[in-house]
Amino acid sequence: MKIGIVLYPTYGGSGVVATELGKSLAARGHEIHFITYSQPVRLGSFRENLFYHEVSVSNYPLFEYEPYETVLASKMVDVVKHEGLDILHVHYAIPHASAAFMARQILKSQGINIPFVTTLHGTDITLVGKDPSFEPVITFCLNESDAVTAVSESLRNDTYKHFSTEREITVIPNFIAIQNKQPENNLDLRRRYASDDEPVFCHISNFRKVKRVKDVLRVFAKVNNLKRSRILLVGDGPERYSLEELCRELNLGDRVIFLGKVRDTRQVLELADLFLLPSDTESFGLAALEAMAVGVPVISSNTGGIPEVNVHGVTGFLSNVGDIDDMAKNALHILRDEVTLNTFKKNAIERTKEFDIEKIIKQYEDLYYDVLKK
Ligand code: GMT
Repeated sequence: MKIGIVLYPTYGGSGVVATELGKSLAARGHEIHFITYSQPVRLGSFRENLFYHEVSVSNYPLFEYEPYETVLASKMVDVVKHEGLDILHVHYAIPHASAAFMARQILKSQGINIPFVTTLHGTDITLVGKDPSFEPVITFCLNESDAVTAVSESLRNDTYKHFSTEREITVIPNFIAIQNKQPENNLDLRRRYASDDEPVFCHISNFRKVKRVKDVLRVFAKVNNLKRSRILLVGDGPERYSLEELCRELNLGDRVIFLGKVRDTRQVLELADLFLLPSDTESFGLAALEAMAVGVPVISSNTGGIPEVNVHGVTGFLSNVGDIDDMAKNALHILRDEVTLNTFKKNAIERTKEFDIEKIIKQYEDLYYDVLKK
């Protein structure tokens, strides 16, 4: 098939999922055309069957807000026509689904039929999408998409709760490319950040309020009072300055290492013993799955789709949102001895096999074929 994938190219999970899906489909012989405004972070180097079409937005002085949706729709029309695409798959409803609808209508007027699949990722429904200023457009796009998928059962339920749609929503969970190599034990690198007896914590996110990164620091501070540890913080975002302030308030000093944005997080995760994800809401928690894939147990909140990934008492622990005492207690439980830590690490790797891309990709392929048959 010739598939157009529309995505956010930055560090967010939806862009990572869309890019990895495209790479995998390309490896299976499909021709993949990524359409977005800059090179997707995880695209990597040149590969067979992969193409990238950049949407460039005009900065004409009349526009106080650049009309991205319009240019995106035009680009989709152009790529569908000239590359002969069979189907469009848009990741994140806003504004990708409405742009796809516009493109489909324009192409229809020219005698070309192009179906589009919308994948909901989370904040497009649970935060932004619920906003009354977006609601009518999202509801319309859900109803107009040729198929809709959600990345967890929880997100599917949330969609039905917040939007009046009877549209069938297929759950296709996020996935991970299982690497057959064992996580690397890079002691030299680890020693640059922590001494051998210090556990290393890790958190990766876009430092938005919804991620509750302050809870990450508070949980870490509680553990660090009883067991000297270090924490690697990966990412950047609006909370960064207040987090640095909180580090000073909590006297965390050199215990906390801000690494900024990192393109390939695997190498950082390989240094870690525990991953913290105390989010307010999380439709899936791809960051947690990526940590588990390299054997890092997860201390998380029990919100949204996280319990579909992190298994309480097996691959880590789940606590109520904001319950930092419970999170610290659970972290100390996993770190109490090497046997316990290694059991959780092994379980984490085992669990990720359920989300192997090789199992999941077939579900997307079948969905595309079903849509094309209609
Ligand atoms: O978490 C974010 O703020 C980014 C957002 C995105 O669109 O990249 O993440 C959402 O999609 C990811 C991939 O499906 C999920 O793993 C995240 O749980 C979800 N984030 C939220 O629901 C807050």
